[in-house]
Parts: sequence; C-alpha cells; structure tokens
Amino acid sequence: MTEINRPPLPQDLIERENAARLTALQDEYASLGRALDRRGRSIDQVKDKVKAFAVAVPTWGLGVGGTRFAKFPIPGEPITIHEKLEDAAVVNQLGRLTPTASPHFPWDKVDDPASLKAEAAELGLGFDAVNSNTFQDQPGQGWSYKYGSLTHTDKAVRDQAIAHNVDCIDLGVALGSKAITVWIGDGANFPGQQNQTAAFDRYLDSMAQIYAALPEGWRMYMEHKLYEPAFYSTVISDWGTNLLAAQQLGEKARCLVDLGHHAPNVNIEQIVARLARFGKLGGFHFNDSKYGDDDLDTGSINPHQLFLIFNELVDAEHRASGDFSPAYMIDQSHNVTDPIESLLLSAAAIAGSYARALIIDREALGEHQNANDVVLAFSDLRRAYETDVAPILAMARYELGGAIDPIDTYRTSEWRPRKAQERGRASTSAGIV
Ligand code: PSV
Ligand code: MN
Repeated sequence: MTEINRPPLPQDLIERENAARLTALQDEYASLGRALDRRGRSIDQVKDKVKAFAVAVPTWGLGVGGTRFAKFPIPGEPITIHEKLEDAAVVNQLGRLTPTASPHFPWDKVDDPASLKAEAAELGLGFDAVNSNTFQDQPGQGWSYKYGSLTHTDKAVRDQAIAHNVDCIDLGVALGSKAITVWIGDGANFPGQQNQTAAFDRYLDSMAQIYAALPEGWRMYMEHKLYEPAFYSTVISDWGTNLLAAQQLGEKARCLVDLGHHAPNVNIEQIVARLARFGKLGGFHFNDSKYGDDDLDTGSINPHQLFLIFNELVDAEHRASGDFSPAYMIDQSHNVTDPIESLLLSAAAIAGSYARALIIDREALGEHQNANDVVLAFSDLRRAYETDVAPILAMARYELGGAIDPIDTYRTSEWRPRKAQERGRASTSAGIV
C-alpha cells in the first residue's frame, strides 16, 4: 500500500476515535474468530485477504451526481480534479480499501499529468484505468457524436474518437495507469436507424486501431450496456457481443461488467463465471440498481447478488492458480448523499462480500454439489452470507491505519463544512452560490 505523506485528515484524530472503540472491536473480533474456528475457517486469513484487497474510486463519483432533471450540489463539493483527489484520499485514509482513482477524460484532463501523478502519490493514491469519453461533444471538437463515435458511419468521426482514445492511453502512461476502459454510447433510437452488422464491424475496426496503441503490459476493458443513451439498441449491448469483440481483438482485450448495465433479473454471477472461465473477465464497475442503470450505491439494493458474484470470483481465483486479477472499480452516481460517505459504505460492502465469499467452505460445497445435495449446497452459501463480517473489515482497517468507524470519524472531522469554507462554495436548492 502506498504511503500517505500528506494525509488530508489529521491521523491523530483517527487514532483518538479508534481508541474509544478498540476494546469493543477486539471482543467482537475474538468472538467471531471462535465461531469461524468451529467451522474450520481462520479469521486472520480472511482479514489478511481483506487487507490486500483494493477497489478504485471513480473521479466522477466524488462530485455530486444528478439526473437529467436536476442536480442538487452540496457545500464543499469537489469540482476540480485536485479537489477530487483530496476527497478520494479522505475515503482511502478512513477506509483503506481504495488506494487508486480511475480518471475520466477529458473531464480530468490536465496539462501536466506527471505532476498530477506526484500530487496523487503524496496523498497516498495511484491511478487505475483511464476512461475515454466519446459519448458527449466537447467544446472545440471538430465532429459531433450525435450519431455515434467509434461506430459512426463517417470515417472522420471515427478517426476523431480513435484519436481521443489514443490520447487517453498517453495520459494514462504519464499517470502510471495500466489500462483503458472504453464505453461508447453508440446505438439507435429507431428500428432501421442503423445497420446492426455494419455498426459492429465499424466498432471492431476502430477498436483494433486503439488496441494497436496499447503499450506493453496494458489491458483494454470493454464495457457493455443494454440501453441508454440509445433506447432501441446499443452497439455493445451485452456480454455476448462484448465477448465476441474481446476475442477478436486479442489477449489484452477484456470484458468489463458494470452491474447496472443488464436487464433486471439477469444472472450476472453466471456471466462472471463464463467470462472468468475463458480468461476474458477484465473487471467491474460496481453499483446497484432497482429498475435500470440508476447507479445506486453498491449493495444497497441486492447485496446477495454481490455476494454471489464474489462467490464466483473466489471460485475462479482458486482455479486460476495465481494469474487471476480482475480490476475492481466503483461507478455510482451520488445524488442525495455526500459522495465520501457513499464511497466508504460501498467499498466496505464490496470487501464484505469478498470476505463472506472467502468464508464459504468450498470443499463441503463441492461435495454437496457433486452429490446433488441441493439443500446442503445452498446452506453452505447461506451460512457464509449470514455471517456478520463487520469485525473483520473494522480490524483490517484499524491495522492499516484507517478508522474503526469511518462514517462517524468522517463526521467528527468536519471535512465537508471545512471544505465549504475553503473551496469557497456553498449551495442552496437553487444551485451553487
Ligand atoms: C456509462 O453508463 C458508464 O457506466 C461508463 O462507465 C461511463 O464511463 C460512466 O458510466 C460515466 O458516465
Ligand atoms: Mn460504468
């Protein structure tokens, strides 16, 4: 884990807050340890895995989100990439699960990426996958993406979108990233609007050109989404289309699963198992949803699904003998909460699902599956899912220097009210004043 040379919050505040909670935590940890021991699981082994676990925060998730109807800013909300990094560092200092930020260009573009990298490093942060944006037109841009980008019928538009992605890779190299995530909004709103086969062919051709610009050791994560902004069809609509493209492009191309980008009730854990089996699982954008891609906080609606996904991931990790390393990122829109608090809770929900999946007795599960003992196989999962892993997460955080109770400690720190003063912005329901 990167050293935090310039902690955004006073570390002694965290230590003071922890001191008041440590005895209770030690008791809870010891009691859970005894219970797991009786089940043949070692609490310390699970804790050590959690300590090594990391998930990236999205720079765009640090600002307050909104819908196409309205956005309600909060006082002290970060606007610039520098402020966003500062807030990301708060999330990591308290939670110790999020040592990297995933930037989005051109939103986060700076003239001197090397000094941004140094600035982040001082805060204890590195950069995860860079994200390109060809779903919006930018000021001064030559061609419009109204009718698509990498799949546009006009080569000039496709070339512009390809050049932007290559630009993102260059920025990523300067920031120390090792991957680019490509999501396009291309698709159609009307039957007949687009030749489905030709649009996919153009995608493959454009992506091959971006792929050719990937440096050694880099990966390209391709993200599918079934609808929005196009409401009749999207070009990269589902994991099948995504997998076909990733297989055609080559070894560095992997599929990225954004949990919100599927139809309701789709069996996402099964998709994860399939992609992992064929070495094409690139990573995740974690979030949750009730009806569609509403980017709700991870685990807030369907924590069981998250657990089942991690069950597949731990299973794949066991099979892979060492080279299984999907990228974990959060992709949420925080419309009614302080993004720092949402990200703290979401990262803990993700790590908690991982911890529960580690607790599953895999040997027993395998035996029960092979014997077709449905009830006992399901009970193996259920027992792990129902285990309260909060003491494991809290102990992992504490040992890494984070807060035993991150939300309470964050509120005690008065970070947001102080930033409201310093950043010189306050908001009303009518907007920033
Ligand atoms: C699209 O809905 C998406 O999930 C992609 O990952 C984008 O990069 C991100 O949201 C931000 O708009
Ligand atoms: Mn996403």
